[in-house]
Amino acid sequence: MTDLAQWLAAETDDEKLASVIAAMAAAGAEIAAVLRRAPIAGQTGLAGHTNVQGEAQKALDIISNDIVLNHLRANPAVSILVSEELDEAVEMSREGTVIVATDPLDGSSNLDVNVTVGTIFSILPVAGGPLQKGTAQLAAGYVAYGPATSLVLRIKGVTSVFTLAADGAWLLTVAAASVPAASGEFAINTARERFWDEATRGYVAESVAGETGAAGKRYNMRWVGSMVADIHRILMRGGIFLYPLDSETISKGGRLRLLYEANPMAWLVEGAGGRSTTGRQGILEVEPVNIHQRVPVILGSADEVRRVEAWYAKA
Ligand code: FDP
Repeated sequence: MTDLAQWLAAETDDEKLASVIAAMAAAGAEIAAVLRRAPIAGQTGLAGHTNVQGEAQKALDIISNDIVLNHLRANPAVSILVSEELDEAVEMSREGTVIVATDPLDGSSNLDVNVTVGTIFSILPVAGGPLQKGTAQLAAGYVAYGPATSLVLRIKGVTSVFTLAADGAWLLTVAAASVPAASGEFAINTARERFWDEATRGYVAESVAGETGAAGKRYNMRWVGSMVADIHRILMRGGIFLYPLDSETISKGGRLRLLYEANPMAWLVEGAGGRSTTGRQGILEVEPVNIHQRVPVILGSADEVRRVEAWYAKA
């Protein structure tokens, strides 16, 4: 089976970029080991608590952030790190050629219930600074900590999936992920319906109406509430994920973060033939103005995303 080092050698001549991707994969393997034993180590609680041994607890998202930071600090190719856990961008190496933006542990509100969570990352060229459009990404990926630990990666070509083997190797298990254009599954937090805009209401109502409505086919709903888990399902079998702008999130620009959630996920979904939008423009075309900026996120099967875009065009 192809391993990560072989895949990287075939996908890019940029050895520094390859080394940063390998560092994120190593951080992911270490976080996976921490998560596996977290309930035994009494580490699922909130920061500021003490565990049964009377030791100060750190929240797993702080621990995950420290693991990523340590792996990237050891790599002189990293110039700047942007993390959801850190207010400011961190200067790393002066000789660095890339910027890494990461959510070290996305979906952490699901940790207590043993649901899939993940580490998301985006890699940008150093020249443009952290505030570059998603189209400038050199690579992006995530690690999904589920029944298997998966690493999903894309440089410029297709989106590939690796699985962490017992000996610590990342083995290529899906060479080219493919998001089917048509799908009958949508993912949205319907408890927010009263805040939705016209376009979101229209799309969801049409889907819920199934074969009796304008969509003319039956839909099913899936919402894990952990972005990595929801996007991984879509990458493996299609569907659409929506965290749209609504009347409650409008003042913040949305719920999910552009640099380390929306952009890398859009990069991966598009690399698998899917589509992404804020509703009004392609996610990868959004000009960032702030490292922790939020955006509306709609991505997945191309036909479904186009249906949402059609609702926005008439709303
Ligand atoms: P979390 O706050 O647990 O880190 O990134 C934010 C996120 O999770 C996503 O993983 C998830 O899709 C979303 O929030 C869920 O939001 P709601 O609780 O508003 O449904």
